[in-house]
Amino acid sequence: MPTKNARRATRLKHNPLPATIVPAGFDPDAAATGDGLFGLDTSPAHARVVVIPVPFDATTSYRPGTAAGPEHVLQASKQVDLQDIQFGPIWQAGIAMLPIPKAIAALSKKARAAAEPIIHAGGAEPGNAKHAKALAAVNAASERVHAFVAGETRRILDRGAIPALLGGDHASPFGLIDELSKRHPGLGILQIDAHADLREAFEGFAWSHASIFHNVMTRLPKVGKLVQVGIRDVGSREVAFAERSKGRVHTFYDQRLRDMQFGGATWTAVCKRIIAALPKTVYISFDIDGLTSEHCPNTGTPVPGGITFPEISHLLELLAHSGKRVVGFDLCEVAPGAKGDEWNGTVGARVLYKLLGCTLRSQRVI
Ligand SMILES: [Mn+2]
Repeated sequence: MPTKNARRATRLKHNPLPATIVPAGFDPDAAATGDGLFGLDTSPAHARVVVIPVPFDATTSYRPGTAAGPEHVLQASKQVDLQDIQFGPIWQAGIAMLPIPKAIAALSKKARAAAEPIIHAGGAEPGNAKHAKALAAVNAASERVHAFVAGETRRILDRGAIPALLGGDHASPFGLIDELSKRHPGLGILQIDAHADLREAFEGFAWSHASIFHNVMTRLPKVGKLVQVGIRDVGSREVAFAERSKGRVHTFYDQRLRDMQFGGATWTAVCKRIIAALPKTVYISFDIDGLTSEHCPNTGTPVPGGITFPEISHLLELLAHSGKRVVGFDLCEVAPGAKGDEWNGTVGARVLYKLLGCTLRSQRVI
């Protein structure tokens, strides 16, 4: 019987990408010195997982700030210890983030300025020509973001690497889900979120963060199933949309998960029910506000209730060992607090590391 480490080494050797991208003399226990994600120096051209940063949040209705998410998480990630209790030396698989695209950040500012009067008016007024013009500009900006994300995703997939995304608001990953669903027909999405995000446009914005999964489920026919976890803020039309879907949308409401526990079910049993609802190939869409709000005090729209860090880590570890294959993920809506406050980024960076561990373990890379 080969030892666990020998089996891992064999897996790494037979993967088409370079086995480990460990610079000579690199000490994972030392303070971070590299400029990259988690203080690593891996280049995106050689990484096994490539994170696409999307500094865009034109339509965040309650309070903006998630456009700064990629930079905030990048800085906080340098404090993450690289040996993970659940997933081991995740970093050895080769992880890198693309440079934060300045053009998308500038586009976000411009689109946000156009969106502002509509958000303040509580939505676009029918027949208001100024609003109509602004809506068209914001929608066009969102479509540019989708095209950018889809293009980067194709480049990563064509190289045989695994794509991930760091938002930005929750509309950011549409282009990534689009590309992955084309390559994996029947793809299942595990959505961790306080909100269902099933609104048919929100405030008039076709590509609102609150509409991401309405857009995914109506525009991407190759997506097989959406499994929502932690949902605790919904509109009646969103509930009706899920109910009409004939099981294509399966919502585990936060309250119902707790009710199962109050009735005596263990969190492990609850997680197994969630995982059983997913198809074989899985994409994870992680809105940080799915966690309890002390984990993300500065996110766009915090809601009481939610999932804790150890609970989500347990779900991800069970998923990684369930026989299902995670082929990509996003982490969205992380927003920095006041200057010098690193807490939101600290949580975001650790969630990101767990998502990487879950994905890589599910593919038997680590
Ligand atoms: Mn969301």
